[in-house]
Amino acid sequence: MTDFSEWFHNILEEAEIIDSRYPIKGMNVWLPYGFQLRKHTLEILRNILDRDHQETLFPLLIPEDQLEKESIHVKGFEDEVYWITHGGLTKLNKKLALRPTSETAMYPMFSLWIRSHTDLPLRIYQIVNTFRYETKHTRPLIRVREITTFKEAHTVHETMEEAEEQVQEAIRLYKEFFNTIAIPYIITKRPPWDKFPGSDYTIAFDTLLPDGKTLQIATVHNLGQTFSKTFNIKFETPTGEHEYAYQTCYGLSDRIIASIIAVHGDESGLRLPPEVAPYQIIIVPIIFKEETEEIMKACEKIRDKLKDAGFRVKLDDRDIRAGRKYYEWEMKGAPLRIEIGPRDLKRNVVVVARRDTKEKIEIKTEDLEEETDKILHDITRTLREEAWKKMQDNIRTATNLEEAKKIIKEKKGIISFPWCGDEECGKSIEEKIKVDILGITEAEKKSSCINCGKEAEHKAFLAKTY
Ligand code: PR8
Repeated sequence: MTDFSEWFHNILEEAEIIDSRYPIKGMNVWLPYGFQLRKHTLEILRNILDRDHQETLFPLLIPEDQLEKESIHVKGFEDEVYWITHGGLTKLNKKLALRPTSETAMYPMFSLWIRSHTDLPLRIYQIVNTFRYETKHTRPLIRVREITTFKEAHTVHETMEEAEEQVQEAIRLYKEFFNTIAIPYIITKRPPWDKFPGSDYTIAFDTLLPDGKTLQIATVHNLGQTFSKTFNIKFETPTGEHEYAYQTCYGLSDRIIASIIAVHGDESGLRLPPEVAPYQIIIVPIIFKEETEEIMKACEKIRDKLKDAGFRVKLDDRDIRAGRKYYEWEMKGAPLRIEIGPRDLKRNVVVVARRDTKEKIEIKTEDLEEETDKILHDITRTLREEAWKKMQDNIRTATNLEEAKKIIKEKKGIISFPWCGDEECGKSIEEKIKVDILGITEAEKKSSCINCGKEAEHKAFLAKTY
């Protein structure tokens, strides 16, 4: 792909994922095919979260005084909030914010709900739209002003240790989710200047896009007691004392769909993992005039058989050339295509074409369900392995700034480097190379910081980011 940005924009339109012509910057329309992709992706997420979270729904609007109560939090969001000032012609006494995220909508309610340690832990989530007046260049699904798929989870605990354990649990849940949709990630602790406003610290998942820039695809925040103190979320301990609770929150957005599209796509279009594909199998009849009816009947039979076996199947019976159907479904990323023609029918076989490798395989009709299932699993595995390899091949180590600069200029991608961990030094690295420090991973002693030369504390990552 020569120009990723152009490819991405075109594919959203051609594969009918998003229509970006809506007349408000940063706000787009989900088209039916894109909506199905989103729906199946969210099903996976809900299945994972529903094990020990409860789904809820809070109002979109937040009163000004409530939003502004947590000062660090509001400072972080003040440039990005959309305000409602009027109801009809009447000026409102109290301005109302369109939620940029829902801490300040939820936590006053938590303070009413939580009385005793027996009310804890509380784990809830919602999948809603949020609004952020982004000033950086907007891009469908990647940086939007109406985030249409904002999944936010919020948890409350008795102790710091339990909140800490919840952060680890959230990381496990997100790993499971991204593994299922075959998206590779690196996990880092964000530097303090890049943490979520109001949090103690932020852990982020980043993936690498084809143009060598990283995209933050999920974040997990340990909120400590900052918000519980602001919003008075207290509980009675077993011994009768009243204590402030510990909180976490974690979220992801439309960017999960952007990453499915960008990470797996190729020159012919989308390559969707079967787990999220609107149609996992497309049946294309190969029709010659005299046998039309017979072929169509055979196709319908196979479609019903596969549907009964639980696959998402579509029989493409439009009156257009088979070649055009191949082209379209390849572009829309359908994982498998089954071609059924008169000659195959006579021999009780069908031809199956994989979207990921473009291989064609002949399968006996009687083995179809079993074989298709195997191939679909293999497609997810192949996409996952390919994507991980591509990301790992683009993580390079630099031991001095010149080397890091050179890599960023010539190859882009992610750079791993030793860092002292000092804020001033980190900001100077960002300034000198014009990149972002993604964050730190494990401790790394015995080497010297890439910038100041002092003893390194951490292995860190940097990259050009979205
Ligand atoms: C929270 N509160 O809000 P976060 N367009 C698309 N995706 C975006 C955008 C945007 N303009 N801005 C952020 N994201 C916490 C956690 C409740 C849940 C995505 O955290 O501000 C990013 O992938 O870090 C980000 O990781 C995620 O939303 C959560 O946003």
